[in-house]
Amino acid sequence: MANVPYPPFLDLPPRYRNPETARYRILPVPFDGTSTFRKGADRGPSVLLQVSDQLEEYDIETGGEPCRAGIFVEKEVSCGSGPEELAAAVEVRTAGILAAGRVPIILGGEHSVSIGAARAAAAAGDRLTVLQLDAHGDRRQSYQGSGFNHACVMARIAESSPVIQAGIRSMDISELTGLDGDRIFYAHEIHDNQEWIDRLCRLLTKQVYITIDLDVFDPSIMPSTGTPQPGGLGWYQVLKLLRAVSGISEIRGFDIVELCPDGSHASPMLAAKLLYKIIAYIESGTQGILRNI
Ligand SMILES: [Mn+2]
Repeated sequence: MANVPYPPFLDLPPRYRNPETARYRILPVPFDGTSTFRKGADRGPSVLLQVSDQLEEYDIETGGEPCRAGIFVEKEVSCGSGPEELAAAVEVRTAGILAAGRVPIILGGEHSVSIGAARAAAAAGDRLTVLQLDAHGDRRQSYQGSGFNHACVMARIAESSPVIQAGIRSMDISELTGLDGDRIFYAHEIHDNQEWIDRLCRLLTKQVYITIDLDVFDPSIMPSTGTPQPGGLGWYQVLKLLRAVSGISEIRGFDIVELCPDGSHASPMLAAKLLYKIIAYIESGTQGILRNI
């Protein structure tokens, strides 16, 4: 996949993907170095961008055309090295996007691509919390000899930011060490109620970086991930959460990881639409206005 040019997001016309003015910068990171179950996440960014040409520019829910803010797809991050070197490379690229006053959107690749991005957001941020949507806790201190394995992502991120986890339904007993039970929203506790979104929002700070492992969704609507788990969240559950979060905190950046294309169009389309919905929520102009702390 190296050096293959990526299609523009949503097949936008040049005026909406001008690198000089685009508010959103998509950073493809086609890395699949530490996956342990099913491989293929390196093709995630290209397939997501390919199907995104079927999205409409108009967002019904927010009543606008969020693409007018500009969405530019950057050159991919070179993924020839191990996960630790990759984290450093992603951190540099993400920091550059943030320093330019733009919103970074990192496309994995497997979940270890989030480490560098979240670090850059924490370094550039002001009272920033990292919100993780995921089936897996990913808080092992080390896995298969590496602290930068996809199973350790949140352990590394928690070293630089407070973390909130939601949708979790698979973890190792070692991950309970030092865990704050008020900051983890297990799937079995939240699947049949709405109050958890308010409870989660009360934990947010001024800014947020969101890391979305697509296996947070139920495999019935998102089968194309490397390590699916039953009992996941639904589309509108996730959207309601993200809209509420955007009303409380400024979203400094986000990533969408673990798309593992398997020929179906529905999974990459969900991922592409999710990306655009988050932009729509940011662009709807409500960012942070519900904040009263
Ligand atoms: Mn996961």
